[in-house]
Amino acid sequence: MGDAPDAGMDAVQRRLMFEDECILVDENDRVVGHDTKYNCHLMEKIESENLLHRAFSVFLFNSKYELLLQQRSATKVTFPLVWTNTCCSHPLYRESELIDEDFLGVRNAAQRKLLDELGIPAEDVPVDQFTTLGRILYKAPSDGKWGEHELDYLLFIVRDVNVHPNPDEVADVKYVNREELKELLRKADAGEEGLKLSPWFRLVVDNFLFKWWDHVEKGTLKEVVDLKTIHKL
Ligand code: DMA
Ligand code: MN
Repeated sequence: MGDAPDAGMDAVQRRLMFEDECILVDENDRVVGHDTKYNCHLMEKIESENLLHRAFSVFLFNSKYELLLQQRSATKVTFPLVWTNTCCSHPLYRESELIDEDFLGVRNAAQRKLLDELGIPAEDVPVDQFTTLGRILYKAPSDGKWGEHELDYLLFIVRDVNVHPNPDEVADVKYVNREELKELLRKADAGEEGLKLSPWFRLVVDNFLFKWWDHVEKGTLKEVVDLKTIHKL
């Protein structure tokens, strides 16, 4: 039993690994194909076939400009129990999530997953309220077998929302202000309380987040939108 491949994988997560068809892109974010979520996150495939897939990361702030964080559930195949930004996932290879115009496909996917993971109703997060700030490209192993190689859209939204986390996806949630996030970073760096942060959240924190947070507060986010550059981090 223990020797069968993926024997320990949670049934819900296994279903998503084969049902979700991710969008394969080149380093310029041009669609080059599609493959299962399973294949896209196998380090061996990522390396041997240079698989890169499209993803998104939502940063949701309430009207006090606090950022909603989530702790991933223990059953996630990649990066279980790490703390990360509000919601992350993948636009799927389907018409509604492939729409290029104003990145609507990615925003549709974000709205879908905010409901799936956090129980946030679609009307609380209208797709026209997301600001697409930019794109990053990164690779990060999770354990020996699994990992990420993504072209990740960074989406910001400021809304007061109803949150009902889905325990299959999310172990815990909390809003943080800048000082509280800095304390979390300090604890993660010091290895205190077993606290871990996701690699993509850390990249956004280290490169952009605090500067962009000022613009969230001032209502000037549009000034820092950069839809041309793909930051290779
Ligand atoms: C994948 O997130 C996306 C990023 C930016 C890491 P995920 O592993 O939470 O995807 P899903 O929710 O679809 O399992
Ligand atoms: Mn991914």
